[in-house]
Amino acid sequence: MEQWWRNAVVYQVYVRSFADGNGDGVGDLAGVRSRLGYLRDLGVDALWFTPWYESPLADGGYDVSDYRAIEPTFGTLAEAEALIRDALAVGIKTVIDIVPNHVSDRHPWFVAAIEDGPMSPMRDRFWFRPGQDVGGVEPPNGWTSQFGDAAWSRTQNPDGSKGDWYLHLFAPAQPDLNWNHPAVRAEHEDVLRFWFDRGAAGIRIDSATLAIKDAELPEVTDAAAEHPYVDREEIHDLYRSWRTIADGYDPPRALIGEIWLDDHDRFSRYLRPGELHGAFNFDFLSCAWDPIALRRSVEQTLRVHTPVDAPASWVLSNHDVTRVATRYGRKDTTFSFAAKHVRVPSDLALGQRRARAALLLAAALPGTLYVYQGDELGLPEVEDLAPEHIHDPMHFQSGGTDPGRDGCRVPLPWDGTTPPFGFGPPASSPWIPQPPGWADLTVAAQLADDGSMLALYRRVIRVRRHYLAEEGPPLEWTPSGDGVLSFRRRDVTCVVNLSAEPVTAPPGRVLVASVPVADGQVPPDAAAWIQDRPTADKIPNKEQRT
Ligand code: TEU
Repeated sequence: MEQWWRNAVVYQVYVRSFADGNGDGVGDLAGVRSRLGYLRDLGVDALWFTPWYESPLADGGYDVSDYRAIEPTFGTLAEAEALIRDALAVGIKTVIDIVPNHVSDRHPWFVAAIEDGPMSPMRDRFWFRPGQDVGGVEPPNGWTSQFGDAAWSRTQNPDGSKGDWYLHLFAPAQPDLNWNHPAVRAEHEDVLRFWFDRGAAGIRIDSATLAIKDAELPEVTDAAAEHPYVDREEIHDLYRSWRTIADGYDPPRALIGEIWLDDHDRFSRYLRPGELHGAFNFDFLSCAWDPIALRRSVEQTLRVHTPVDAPASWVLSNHDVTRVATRYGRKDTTFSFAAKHVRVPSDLALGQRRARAALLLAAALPGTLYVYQGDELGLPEVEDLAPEHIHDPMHFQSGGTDPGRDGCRVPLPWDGTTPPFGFGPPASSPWIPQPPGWADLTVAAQLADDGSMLALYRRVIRVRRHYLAEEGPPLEWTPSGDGVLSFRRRDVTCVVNLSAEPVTAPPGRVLVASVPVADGQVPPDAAAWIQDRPTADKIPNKEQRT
């Protein structure tokens, strides 16, 4: 049985910003299909599509109104089916996004729940509650949403009077589902089968720790008691039941969880046999560009994945966080949602240099590698968007203190010297404007430059597949000076220099390096993969240059 999820390179497609096939300024499935050659040449094994279903796009598609239809601005179901097939024909699997915690407020269930009034049985599929006080003015409890403000919104009754409240752990346009209701479970099982039947190789589970609530809806306290909605025990039963569905397919489909939990042991419980196949490594994603912190993160990651026999994942960024090139160019190189509130300067050249080295680190580690679209181009975070180009509810619900996540969702530059840089036809206007200075960052410009970020990604992915993708003996740390990470897998040593001085690489053949390595010296903020001894070349000629 092929367990592709254990070592794949998975490329995250944010459809809206990947490529615009019809010129309306919004990326679409036609755009993705027209760029499959690019993805094949990049060498990725699978694509993870952020939600592509019908949606009012109040939260970029994480507000699904119909799971069995494609968002019309993105295309049609027939196109999605064709895309899955075409991708597979070039060796690329498709992972789709499932959002169990909530649906859109335009989902027919929620529309009926509101329109049919307080006694509607549809309301049992959500969390409707009266306010705490006599007038119902106070929300049912003090829970806050993940986007910063109250997790409750008040409804209006069909007669126009103020009614009950409903729960939304994210935006008001994303009402939370009640997973105690059998229809909620049955519907999701059916949705999984709908997409697995259409060839989806796996699912990414959104906000995977949040779906199950304590039906008493108690206040969140610091007490040792179970949290009313984060990481509750019953959620594991849910994923075990999904695993049974996934395992019923040939080949079995993969379940990948979005699990933001600080506690590593709680995290790994999702990866026990019979549960999820993998989860995103947010510890690594949030980690500073610092040798001690990175080594600790890698060790901790491997420590918690090994006992459950799950593959680790290595994630540098996604559509929710600051672009790597910008983050690594700052004084504080950690990521946290809280620190995003402060706009701090970034040295982009330094950030891109470190991002190159970080790619060699992440790609050398055992497990799955995730690449967020645009990171292979070294795109920076766009931090000066005009207010009318900010769409993210996180910005609005924080009262404007959070910049929002639009800055990492700017449409990709493909070619040309002025916007829209081939994202769409020449006269089109991308839904978020691209910085006019992105001419050097286009795919076309980078394909013509052997030293570009894109050239490095292509080389690293190819060399990784050849030498490092297969699981082998455990990673072995090798002696190195302060500020240097050095480890071996099989006959390849990865040296990452985070110190201020060059370090001498071990003797051998340089398979790939983030910057040119002369006389065996790896410069600061750089990395190299060194093979113990030269072997017969197996990498195609054109990829041999280092
Ligand atoms: O994100 C869930 C999530 O918990 C965080 O990424 C979130 O943005 C942060 O914790 C806020 O404090 C997922 C998706 O990746 C994100 O794009 C969606 O907005 C969110 O779920 C709601 O579906």
